[in-house]
Amino acid sequence: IGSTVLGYPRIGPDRELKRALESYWAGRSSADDLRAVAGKIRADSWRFLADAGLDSVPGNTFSYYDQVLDTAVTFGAVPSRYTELGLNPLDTYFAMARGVDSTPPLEMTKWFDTNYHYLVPEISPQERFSLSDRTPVEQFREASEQGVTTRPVLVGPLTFLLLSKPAEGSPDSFTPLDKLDDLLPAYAALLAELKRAGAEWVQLDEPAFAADRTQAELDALREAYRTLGELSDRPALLVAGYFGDLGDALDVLADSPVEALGVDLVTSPSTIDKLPGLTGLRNKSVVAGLVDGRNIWRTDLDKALTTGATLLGLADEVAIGTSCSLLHVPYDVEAEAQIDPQVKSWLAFAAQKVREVVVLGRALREGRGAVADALAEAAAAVADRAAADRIRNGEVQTRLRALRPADSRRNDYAQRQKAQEEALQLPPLPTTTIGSFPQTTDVRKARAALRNGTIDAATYKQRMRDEIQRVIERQEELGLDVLVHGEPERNDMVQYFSELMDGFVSTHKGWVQSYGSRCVRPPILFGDVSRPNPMTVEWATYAQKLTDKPVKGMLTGPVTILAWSFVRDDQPLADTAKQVALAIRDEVHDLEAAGIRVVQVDEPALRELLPLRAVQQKHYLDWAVESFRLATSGVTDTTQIHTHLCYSEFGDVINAIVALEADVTSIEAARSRMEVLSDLNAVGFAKGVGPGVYDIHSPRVPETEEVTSLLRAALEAVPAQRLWVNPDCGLKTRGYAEVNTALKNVISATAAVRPTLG
Ligand code: THG
Ligand code: ZN
Repeated sequence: IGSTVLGYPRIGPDRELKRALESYWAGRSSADDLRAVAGKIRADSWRFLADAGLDSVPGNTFSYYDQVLDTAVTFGAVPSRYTELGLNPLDTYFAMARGVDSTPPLEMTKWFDTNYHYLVPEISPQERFSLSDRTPVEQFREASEQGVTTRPVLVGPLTFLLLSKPAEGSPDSFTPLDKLDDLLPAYAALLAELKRAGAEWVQLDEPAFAADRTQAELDALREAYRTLGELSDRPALLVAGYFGDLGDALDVLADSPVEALGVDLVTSPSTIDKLPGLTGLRNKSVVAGLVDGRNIWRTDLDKALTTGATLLGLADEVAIGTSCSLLHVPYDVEAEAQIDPQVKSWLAFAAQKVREVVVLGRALREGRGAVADALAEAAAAVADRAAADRIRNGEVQTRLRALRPADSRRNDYAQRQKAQEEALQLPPLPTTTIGSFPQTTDVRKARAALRNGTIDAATYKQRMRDEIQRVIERQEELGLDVLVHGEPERNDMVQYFSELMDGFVSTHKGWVQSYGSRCVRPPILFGDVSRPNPMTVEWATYAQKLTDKPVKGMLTGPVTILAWSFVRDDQPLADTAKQVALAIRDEVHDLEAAGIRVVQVDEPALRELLPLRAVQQKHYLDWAVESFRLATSGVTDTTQIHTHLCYSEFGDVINAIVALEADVTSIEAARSRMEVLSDLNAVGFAKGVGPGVYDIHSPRVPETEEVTSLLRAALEAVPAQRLWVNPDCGLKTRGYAEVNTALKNVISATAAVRPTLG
């Protein structure tokens, strides 16, 4: 294998795929137009990867939407509600991804602990798998015609089934993994066709084994790779496990009859110590994942090479690779004309990481001398970063050292609650929204105009103020109790805050796919973080001047800021989180001093950074909770702290939600009909709670009676004194047509329920 990367971005260096998809979905272009764009993205990637000197180029890394969805379609796991639509294959695929009219899409959820989202396949006990779509073979041929022999990448059968969910109506005892024996022949058929088409290697990704797995699941892994390994009609197999320590799965795979193993030595350096004990590796190749596929820092090539060299002799071949697919980093740092040149010299995006892998591969094979210049240049960049003054801020470090436990503790809740009741004088079942209001075309236009220089900062500010005024007036008319300014000045909240804090740089073209055609541009946290000036106080106080009702200050919590940024890797994440927490704490303090009585600090990504292995989770949750409390504990009793968490999978972090000690917590609940409330009760949660009564992820407008019934259900679980009324999430992605009616119905429902409280 030599040198390789486990996968590559596919949205296009200029987000060509995003535009082509959205244009096709809007009916503005044809399927052929879309296919042409996709073909060019693939061709350009193959050409680049081959020319860069990789010994093995990954194939089948392109997807129109998501690789897990692709796998489901490849093996015919398409629920009948989509086939019954009678659409062509491409539109059936998009129906699964996005839904059509009355048919909802597959569920979407996070890909392990990344900010990428995949579609959850639905598997029924009667599922009939077969090789139903030959895209992997066609793309292998397409690359071959362009002179590049690729190594097709597939989601492995275990990971595929472990990420799937039972189709509705399956018996309780059924899990998709029960269907492994039925699925393997379909994989075997695909392997045979790939072999016939000329594939020498195929990569099967099994990241599911970086998480805790049962003995039955490990046994299934052993059986599956014995079965696939013993096939005579197949290419050589590389099984890649990434995002963490493979644990016992490493032993299972080392003893299996596959030809190569990919290990993530970035997330799990301790894997190195286990490799010498695995005699099964002696006749295999090991792809040492030494270049970080999840972050954007240049690799310390010297250190990586030293690690790589310790592996020589343990396996038949030691190849160099990335820790995981490069899907999670932007294309090319050279496209960034405006990043500070010193910081830029410390960075490696996908294209640069490919070159790092090539250099490491050559150094390992031919000796350091063969690539002396590249190694020296990398060493200089790494040394420059480590020594740079600008990554250190003495004041921040002094403040951090001086922190005491009392800094993250508030007075008793009972005392706070009483003080807040007197200060805020809210009615029972107070109504509020999560923060953002619909981003109108005018608001977007104003932001674009400011960027292009067609309007100046003062004009922009006035337009935002006008919008804030409209949003406040609308909330007054509707009769909401705690108002928000609507956040017209923000695009992505993490991007917005990072631009106002020291220690971050932003990119211009550093897009990373989040799901389907949607991308994010994670900021780069390179040094000690501080907040030179207030970030939100002007907007919030402007809004507060327009109304007698309390206006909530709206902030993003430290964990979410870290989760959605590329974070420095030269100190523990917990320390970086505390620095961000102190910056937020300053903002909370300034909001309070400016007369803002309610401050919401959102942590929608609290669940996302949860380590995949249970043994590491407590440590994470401890520092995550501590940093939230550090951010929010610098206020007096009368200031009410809210938090908001998205996504319905609270199970694993539910105790942490209690430990955040927010006075009011708003959460997603409309879809699950308030089930989350009994879960919260079960762990002793006893503070204010706002279970969402309006599902904003759907364009549907709830009727008043529907909201009334949700409120009644909530009142079964929560005493009226603790219950708040709000939508599930921010309204940014919705239109005013829906939002006006929906909020009106929410208010009517609240008014109907209030007199019954007694
Ligand atoms: N911000 C960041 N990460 C996130 C979210 C976020 N991860 C989880 C979740 N929210 C992902 N959801 C989305 C929703 C919409 C978009 C991206 C991720 C989106 N992006 C625009 C696009 O691709 O057109 C680009 C937005 C921009 O111009 O900045 O619509 O909220 N960091
Ligand atoms: Zn939300």
